[in-house]
Amino acid sequence: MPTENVGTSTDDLPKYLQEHCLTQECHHLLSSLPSETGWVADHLYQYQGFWHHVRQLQGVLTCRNHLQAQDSDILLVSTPKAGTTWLKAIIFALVNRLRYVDDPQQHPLLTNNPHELVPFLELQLYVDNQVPDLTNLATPRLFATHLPFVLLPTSVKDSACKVVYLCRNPKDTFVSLWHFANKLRPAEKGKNCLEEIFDRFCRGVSICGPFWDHVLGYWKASLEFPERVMFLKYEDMKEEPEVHVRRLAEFLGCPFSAEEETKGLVDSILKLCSFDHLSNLEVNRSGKMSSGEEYNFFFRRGEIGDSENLLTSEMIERLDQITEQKWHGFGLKF
Ligand code: PAP
Repeated sequence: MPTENVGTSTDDLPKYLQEHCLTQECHHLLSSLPSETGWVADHLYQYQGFWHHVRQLQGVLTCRNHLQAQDSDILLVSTPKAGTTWLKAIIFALVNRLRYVDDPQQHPLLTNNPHELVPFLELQLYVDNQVPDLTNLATPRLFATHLPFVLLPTSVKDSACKVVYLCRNPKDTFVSLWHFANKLRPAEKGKNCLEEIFDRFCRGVSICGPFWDHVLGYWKASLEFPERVMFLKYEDMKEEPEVHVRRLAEFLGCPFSAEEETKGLVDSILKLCSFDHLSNLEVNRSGKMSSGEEYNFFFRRGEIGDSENLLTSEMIERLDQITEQKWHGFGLKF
């Protein structure tokens, strides 16, 4: 049976959720920022309009100071719980498809969780205020982040690297995040109160929230720089996965050849990365991230519309109203 909570105390939380071992710069900054109670850790701080956990914010600062993006890099950006794990797997499988075509049993996705193959910048690589050695990474380098557009490192904006953005409808995003936060919460804290957490999400107080501002930032960027920023929705990926994987391959400069199409490569990639396949692999059933989260926390139901099983009709109406208000006039709908 999956454990309900990762740790017995806040010291056991993943690093990005911890609140100690901060740099002077981060301490100083925190003292000037608005704060609210966190969903898992004690605090969230609002920086440049978006909410962050303490060590996560330190990772953001370090990453912004040190990441030297390269033109060939691929950056997967998402709102938390948009299906990041799935898209990490798909992008990894897409860009590395020639390496494993002759020996599919050696495919790294069979023995590694997608989060280890496509690491998060601020939550993994830069979370310790260290500058990671990225020299041995294969080209193209694949990174992921939940950073809002305004906080992307300047070197990302200045380079020609490709940004793939993934989001998901706010109702299912909220529900997925709610379940995930409950699993991460230290046992002594118990589950979050649904009504309280829902209210915080609606007010924008969630990791990397406000959710609507995060999505809108990349929506606008994708309209302004379509060759640099691709905007994807989880729902579209679920409904027409082949269409969107082909679009993605074209956007990333590695379209499927006629021969690959004939061999059914699009379908093979989708099968390899499907919820059923990945969630049943031994590594994802029993492994853990180096930071402590069990890999199985990232595979729950993987469906559209699960929010109806948790949210009341009033909650759904409130989220729909906020979505309408925030995105009215921008041509963005779910
Ligand atoms: P992250 O942003 O914290 O990395 P992320 O991978 O976006 O997490 O969230 C997990 C969600 O993606 C889960 O949604 P659920 O809670 O509504 O079930 C998870 O089930 C879903 N997911 C993970 N892998 C896949 C997949 N291969 N196909 C479809 N959905 C998936």
